[in-house]
Amino acid sequence: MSDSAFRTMGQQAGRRSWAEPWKIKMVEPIFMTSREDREGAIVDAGFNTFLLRSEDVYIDLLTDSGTSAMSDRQWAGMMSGDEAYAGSRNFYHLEEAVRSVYGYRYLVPTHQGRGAEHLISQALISPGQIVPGNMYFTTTRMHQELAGGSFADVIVHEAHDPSDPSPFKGDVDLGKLESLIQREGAERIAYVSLAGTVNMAGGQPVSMANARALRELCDRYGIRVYLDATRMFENAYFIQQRESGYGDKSIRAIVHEFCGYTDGAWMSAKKDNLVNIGGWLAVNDPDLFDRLRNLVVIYEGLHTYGGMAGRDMEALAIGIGEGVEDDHVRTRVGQVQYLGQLLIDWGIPIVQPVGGHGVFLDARRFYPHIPQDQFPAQTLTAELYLDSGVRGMERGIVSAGRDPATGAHRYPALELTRLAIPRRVYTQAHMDVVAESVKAVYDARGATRGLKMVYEPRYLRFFQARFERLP
Ligand code: PLI
Repeated sequence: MSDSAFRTMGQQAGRRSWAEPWKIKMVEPIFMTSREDREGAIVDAGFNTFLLRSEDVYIDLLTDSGTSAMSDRQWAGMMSGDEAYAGSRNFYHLEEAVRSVYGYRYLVPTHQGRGAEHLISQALISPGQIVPGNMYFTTTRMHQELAGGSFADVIVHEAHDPSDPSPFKGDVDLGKLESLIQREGAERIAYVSLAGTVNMAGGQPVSMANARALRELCDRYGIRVYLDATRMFENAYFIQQRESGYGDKSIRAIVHEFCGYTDGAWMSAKKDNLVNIGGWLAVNDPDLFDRLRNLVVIYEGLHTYGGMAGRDMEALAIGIGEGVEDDHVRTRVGQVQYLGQLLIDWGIPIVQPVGGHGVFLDARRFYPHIPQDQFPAQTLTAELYLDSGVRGMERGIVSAGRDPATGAHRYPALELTRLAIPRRVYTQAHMDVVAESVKAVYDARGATRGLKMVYEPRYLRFFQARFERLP
């Protein structure tokens, strides 16, 4: 634990801390490398942390996706996989878990979140239609565009300001949405794409009041609302903590009510559902279900496995139950808040309030001297890796990609380096090491130079683009 955390503890006599509701049964060694090794590795990787080998990484905060530690119950469930091509019993367990926790009627399994995004985009978007949503997500928007749609951002303006302290920066700006509907006509709106929490805004939540009002607005115009439920458990935690009337409700009850304001959801089960691979799509409309169930057999697999093995579906069904437990979500988000608070205490610029799945460093305020087209967040992500072997991810201009109509860079307001925290994997001591490295990089910020892009793939460039240091 850091000196400052010790001091804080000393000052708060009588304080009661939270602790994770599990103990560790198996460990995986990780290794610190030398600065010289990391210099070689990051140059070989074109200054893109997606292109590093994980063996060259010390603490891996690239993503919270598929990186969770599974429980002994989940591993035991893996052994009861029913690997039948059709009608596996594990599918029915999964169907029951989704129905009981999220409340949707019909389930289509997929191999991961983007498989579900592909299906729902193909089923619901006609060329020329608009998909409004509370900030874009990379793969979600890509599938909406590939289906012929265009994304329209209707998130509240506070979401674009990393210092704005509003508690629900994921909310939809209902005025903005209604103007869009009136300007374009309700028939041009494919559906509203609602995410809880909002990844690209820094893991910011949507309030229950906003979800309820969104439902009412969309009902007036006959527009459907589909939810990206990837981090909905974390969203529910913020509702419990921050929204009046929800303090004594369970995460499970909050998730159920929230999902009740939507017509269905797609899910990357690799996050909140605590598995290393998997996804699903769940809807209430039987006709849409029929179409999705037909599409899934083309792209993913039969409608009772959708790209997952029976054992994966069993681990997922169990993971849904564990992931929605209050104790789990409280300590999961608590660990993120712990890291965020250390950085705030040290005056380091991050997105505030601290979000649900990671801490987002504000690269603009690290490097005011690096223009956005010299990739400040990509630079910061590389510098952090060089300092300590901590791997984060760029969430700025590189992730935003190019406008398909003009081919020009999109210039997002947020230029961030994300430190996403895997669930049930790292300890508080790891968080201290990360915070100290961020501080070292911040202290050295004046001498840091930007990057130039030397290779750019056509789709989702952040995964594979390559960079070189500017002289
Ligand atoms: O990575 P997938 O295909 O299982 O899921 C795609 C996806 C959909 N929605 C949201 C909000 C995501 O965050 C998401 C994937 N996110 C990744 C990989 C991440 O590192 O945040």
